[in-house]
Amino acid sequence: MPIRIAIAMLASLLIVPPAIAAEPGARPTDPTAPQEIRYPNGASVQQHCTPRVCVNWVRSGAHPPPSDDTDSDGVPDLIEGLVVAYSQAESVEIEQLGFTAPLPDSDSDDEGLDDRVDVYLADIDREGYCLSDDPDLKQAVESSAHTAASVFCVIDNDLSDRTGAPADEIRREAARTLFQAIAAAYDALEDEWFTQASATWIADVVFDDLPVTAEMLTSGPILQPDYPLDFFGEPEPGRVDSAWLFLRFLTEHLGTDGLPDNGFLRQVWEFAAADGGGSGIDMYSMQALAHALSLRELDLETVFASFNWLNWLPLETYSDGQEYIDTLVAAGIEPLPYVTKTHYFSKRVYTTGWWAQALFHMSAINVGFRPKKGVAPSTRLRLQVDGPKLTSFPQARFHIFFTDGTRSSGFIRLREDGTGGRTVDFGGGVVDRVILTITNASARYVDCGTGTSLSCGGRALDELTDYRWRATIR
Ligand SMILES: [Ca+2]
Ligand SMILES: [Ca+2]
Ligand SMILES: [Ca+2]
Ligand SMILES: [Ca+2]
Repeated sequence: MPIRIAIAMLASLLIVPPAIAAEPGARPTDPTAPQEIRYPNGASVQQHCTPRVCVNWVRSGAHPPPSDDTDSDGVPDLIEGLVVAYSQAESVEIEQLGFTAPLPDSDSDDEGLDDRVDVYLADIDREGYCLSDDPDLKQAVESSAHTAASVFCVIDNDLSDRTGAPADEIRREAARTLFQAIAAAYDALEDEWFTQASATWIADVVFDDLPVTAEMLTSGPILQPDYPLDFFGEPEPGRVDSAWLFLRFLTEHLGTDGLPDNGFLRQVWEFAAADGGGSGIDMYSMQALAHALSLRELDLETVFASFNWLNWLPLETYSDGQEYIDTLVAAGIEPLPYVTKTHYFSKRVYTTGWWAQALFHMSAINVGFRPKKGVAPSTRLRLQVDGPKLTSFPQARFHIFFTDGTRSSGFIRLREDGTGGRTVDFGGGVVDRVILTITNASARYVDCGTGTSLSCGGRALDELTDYRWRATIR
């Protein structure tokens, strides 16, 4: 297995604090807040509000927004842009999609102007985040229970660290932070990978014309399929919300008549709610996803394997598939999933022999096979896979890409012991390449609540399971 992943993974399990959606924290107006976000003593805090959110900012110290003020009314353009973006995000996320509203912060020592969610501008030079000073959260953390809680959020004062256009970044930040406040109203201690992925997913729903960024694609399952879907945070910065594409895949896949089923994610969050909203028990992220899929007679494992396999066909799989391709190409990256190993066949090389790799839970590898000189046009290739027992959820699929641009795709049915095979076309000059996608689709967790950054704060039962493959010319 790739050493880089093993080290990263091990480090994440050891050093990352429990990944929770809303950690306790102090507001920029609180003298005990960290320097990074603290407002100057006695600074007059300005507020501009929507029906559910108040944007807070100061004119002095390190944290003011840029002073550009096109209409000269004393309110900077950035603040006006944020207020409009929050109003739009509220109307889609809450009114239209039916997500629950953020909780009022009236129990906090400092509720700001009133009980609406407070968003503070501070010079953080990174993506916005939310913290909580809700007494309920403090109490829940102390008793290792989950709870819904109110939050306040912090976003960068000038969004100067972004590559995107300011107007786009304003909208992205508003949609993402509003959703983090919504998520905390379900379960403020829900797995952070899922909260962040949902926030990124919904920004793409609220503002459909918001361009996808290269980072949203490069850190995720297309170019790093061999990382666990719920692998979150340091030491791989940028992976924080990489799972959004899976949520996009699910809503598009479950949709009808070309319209995505965005209500699916709302249902998942209802199942994930701390009060057991949808089902009577407080599920964790992956469990809630699996449960919501099971109500649609789908299983998470099969759907996740299909996701990895269909990422080879972005135009057929995603309504924005062409945009994903263009974005990667513009960033100088080949717009195809990452291939772990490519095997070449010739007159002399007729078999790969057995190869092995240990796969993380909820991850996949792609293996390529290419006919070179001397492989006859009528040649066939026998693909063999030897994974763990079916109880550990191995999955194998393939695509045959022909030289004339056509394609043929299929599954390899695995037996109880995880072995299986399939013979496919492999003619020299006829087939460009065969791709075998092997997925460890296991979402079984143990030792929940032990402080890892994976789902349920636990450990994956089928971690680094051995998978083997072999291909032989017929
Ligand atoms: Ca103005
Ligand atoms: Ca408030
Ligand atoms: Ca800044
Ligand atoms: Ca939960």
